[in-house]
Amino acid sequence: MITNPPPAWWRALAGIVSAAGAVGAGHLVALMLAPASSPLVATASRVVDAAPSGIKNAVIALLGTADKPALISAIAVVLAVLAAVAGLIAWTHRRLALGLVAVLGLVGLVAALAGGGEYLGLTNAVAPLVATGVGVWALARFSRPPAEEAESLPQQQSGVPTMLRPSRRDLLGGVGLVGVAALAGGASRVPTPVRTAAPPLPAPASPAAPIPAGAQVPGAVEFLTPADNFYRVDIALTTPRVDVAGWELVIDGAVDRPLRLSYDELIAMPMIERTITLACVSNDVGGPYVSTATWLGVPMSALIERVGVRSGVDQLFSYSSQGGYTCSTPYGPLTDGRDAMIAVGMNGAALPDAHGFPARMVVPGLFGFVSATKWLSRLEFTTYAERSAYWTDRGWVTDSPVITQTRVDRPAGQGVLPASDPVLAGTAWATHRGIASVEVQFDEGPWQPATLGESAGDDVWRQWSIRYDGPPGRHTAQVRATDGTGALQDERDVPVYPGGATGWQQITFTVR
Ligand SMILES: Nc1nc2c(c(=O)[nH]1)N[C@H]1C(S)=C(S)[C@@H](COP(=O)(O)O)O[C@H]1N2
Ligand SMILES: [Mo]
Repeated sequence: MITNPPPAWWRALAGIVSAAGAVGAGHLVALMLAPASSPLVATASRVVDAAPSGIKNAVIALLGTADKPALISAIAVVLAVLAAVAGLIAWTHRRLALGLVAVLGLVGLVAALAGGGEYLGLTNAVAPLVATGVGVWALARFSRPPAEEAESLPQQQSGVPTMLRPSRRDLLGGVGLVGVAALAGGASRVPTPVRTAAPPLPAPASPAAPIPAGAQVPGAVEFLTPADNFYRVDIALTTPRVDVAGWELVIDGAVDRPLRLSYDELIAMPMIERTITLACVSNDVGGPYVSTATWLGVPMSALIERVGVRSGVDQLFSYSSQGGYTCSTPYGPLTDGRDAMIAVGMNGAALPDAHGFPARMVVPGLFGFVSATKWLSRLEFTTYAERSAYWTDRGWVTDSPVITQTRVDRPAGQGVLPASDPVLAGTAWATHRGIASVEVQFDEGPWQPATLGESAGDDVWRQWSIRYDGPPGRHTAQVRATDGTGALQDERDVPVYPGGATGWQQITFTVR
C-alpha cells in the first residue's frame, strides 16, 4: 500500500515534532486552566511522588533547586525517544504509531488526574486531552497515506516526490507550533488566573526584637534572607497559587472544639512576629538549605487553647492543599513555650507563593520537613500510632530537631582570600539551642575561637569571622560550632538521608 516512506530521520523528526506540538499545546492550555495539569509537569510530579526516597534524595542533593527542570528535561528526552519511534513506524504501521502517541497522552492524562490539588479534578483532564488530540492529529497528518493526500491536494506540482510535499509543509507548520509551545513555556512564569486580593496584614500584637547591628558579620551571607533568596525545598513542581477566597484552615482531631478558620478569621487573631532560622534536613555539610526570616503569625499555643487539645495527643499532623503533602510535628515542642506559629507574613509582607501562601507552619528548632508545612490546609491533633507523614513513608526519621551545623561563607567560589584582608567568615546554626562558640582549625593546627557576631536570639543563626595570620599560599580550614547547651557539633561524616547530615566542613583556600 505504502510505496515510498520518507527517510528515517524525517519520520523520526515528524514524530518528535508531533510530540513537541502536543506537549506545547497541553502546556498552553494548562497555563490557562490549571498549571499543574500540564502533561509534562504532571508526569514529572507523579515521578517525584513515586520515586523511592533514596533516589529522590540523591537527586535533590545533587541538583538542589535545579532538580525540577532536570527531571522535566529527563522526561522530555524519554518522550522524544518514544515519539521518534512512533514517527519511524508511522508510515508502515500507522495505527500502531498513532496508538503509541495516544498511550503517551494517556500517561499525561492519568498523571494530571492523579494530581488532584486545588482544582476540580475534571479540569485537569482538559490539557492532556488537548495534547493527545494534537499529537495524534499531527502524526496522522504527517503520515497520511498518498490516497488521502491526493484528495486534499488536487494540484500536484512536479519535481518533488509527492510524498514529501505535504509532509514538508506540515513539518514547517509543526515547527511553528513548537515555537509557540516554547514561547508558552517561557511565558509560564507570568501569572494567569486572577486571584482575590489578600487583605492587608494587621500589625503584630508582639513585634519581633530588632536584629542587633552587630549580628551581620561582613563576608557572611545576608543576615536576614530576602524572600527571593530564601532557600526553597518542596515537592511542588509548579509554584502553587492558592486563592484566599476559598481557603480555610481546618483544625480537628482529638480536640474538644473543632474549628474552621477563614483567612480573615485567622489574621484577626492576635499575632506574634519573630525572627527564626529555617533549616532543611536535606542540607549537606556546607550546604545552602538554611535561611532566616522575620515571620508574622498566629501562635500555635493560642490555637491549641482555642480548640482544646485532649490528653494523649503526641503529634500534630498537618496537611497541605498541594500534592497530598503531610507532615508530623511532635506535640511537645508546640507546648513548651517556643514560638511555634501559623505564619502568614514573611519579612514584612504576606507569604510569597513559593513559601506557602496563604499560611504555613514555623516551629523554631525543628527541621522544615517535620514542622514547616506550606500551603497549609488542615491541622489534625492525633498520635504517631494513628498517622504517618509523607517523608516518614519514604524512610526519613519521624522527629528531628535541627542538627548543629557551621558553614564557611567567605571565601566563596574559588576559595581565594586577598592577602590584604585574609578574613574567613561564616554562619552557624543550632536553632532553638543557640550557638555558644565557633572554632576554626588551619592546616591541622590548634583549634582557634572565631569572633562571633552579636546574637539575635537562640532561634536565629549566628555569624562569625576569623583572621588567617599564616603565610600566603594554599591552606585548609575546618570549622565546628558548640551549641547553647554546650554540645560540640558532631564530627562524624553522616549523609543527609535519613536523619540529616553531620560532620565538620573542611575547605581549601588560597591567600594571595
Ligand atoms: N506543602 C509542603 N510544605 C513543605 C514541604 C513540601 O514539600 N510541601 N517541604 C518542607 C521542607 S522539607 C522544608 S525544608 C521547608 C522549606 O520551606 P521553604 O521552601 O519556605 O524554605 O518546607 C516544608 N514544607
Ligand atoms: Mo526540608
